[in-house]
Amino acid sequence: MTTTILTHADCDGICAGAVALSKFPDAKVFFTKPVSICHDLEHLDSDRIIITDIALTRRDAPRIAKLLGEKKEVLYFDHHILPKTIKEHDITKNVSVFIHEIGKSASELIYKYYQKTIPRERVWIAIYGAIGDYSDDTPFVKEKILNWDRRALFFEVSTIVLGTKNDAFDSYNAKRRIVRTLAMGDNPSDIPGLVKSAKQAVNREFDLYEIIKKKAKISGNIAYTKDLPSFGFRGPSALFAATARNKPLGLYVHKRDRYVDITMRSRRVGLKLNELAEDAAEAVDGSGGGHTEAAGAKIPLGTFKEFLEKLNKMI
Ligand SMILES: [Mn+2]
Repeated sequence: MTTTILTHADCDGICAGAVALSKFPDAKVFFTKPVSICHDLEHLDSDRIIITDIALTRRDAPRIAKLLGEKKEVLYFDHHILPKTIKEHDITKNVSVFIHEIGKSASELIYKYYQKTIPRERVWIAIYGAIGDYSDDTPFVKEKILNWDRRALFFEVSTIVLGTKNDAFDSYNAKRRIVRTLAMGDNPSDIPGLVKSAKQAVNREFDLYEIIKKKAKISGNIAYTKDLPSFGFRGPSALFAATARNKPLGLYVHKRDRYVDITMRSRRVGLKLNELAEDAAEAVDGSGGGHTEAAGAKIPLGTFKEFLEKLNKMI
């Protein structure tokens, strides 16, 4: 029986994939994303398909729900808001397992599902994924973290999050190696070069803050920076803009060929960034979404000023 794991390539996705691989050690691991999962499913033939940490886009969700029904066995673990173009039933009727909860990391969800059948220490992976997705403030993670030295766990999760920001560990192959290492019960810091890569990334983050301190602009309650060369640090760039200018909301704005890519981070707990991103982007014919703490938007060229005005009105 063949098993395929489809997961996201960020820390939560890597960890959720590793939990799945602990359970099914012979599985193949593939990385995908919301915009490509439809295509991937069309071409995937496997007896068992496990999908973790992949959001569904409004456009593709109906087609994906239908595709899932054409597969032999699908288990789906996710924590992104379902798009309005489908109902939960459209998915649940076509899969054998659909674990879907907002506010908890995909790693926590899949770990809880398999915890009785994998080694107890694999809970570390769930904790790494949760911290990596800013979702460690859940009853489950708060309780489990008490069993271990949380400083060591933070060191390991930082090794994943920061280490994969460098080219050497940014490829799907390198990330697959991390998934395998975790699934076997070893730690991220056991992977040769990953800790060093994380250290390089951390240096760049501090350099980045110095740059943003000089460059961040202000519009009402929003601070933002535009088109920095270090495009891989979109989240910290957005957050540091807010920090440097002491504003609740920070944006990182990157102009592409046909649209403007916006990353949003907040210093104020309580702002729902995914709703802000979606509403402000749609007001200018763009699209947006994500999580309450970390969101993003794509808007048409030339609409940034209007987008800022809409956002400022909402917060
Ligand atoms: Mn996630």
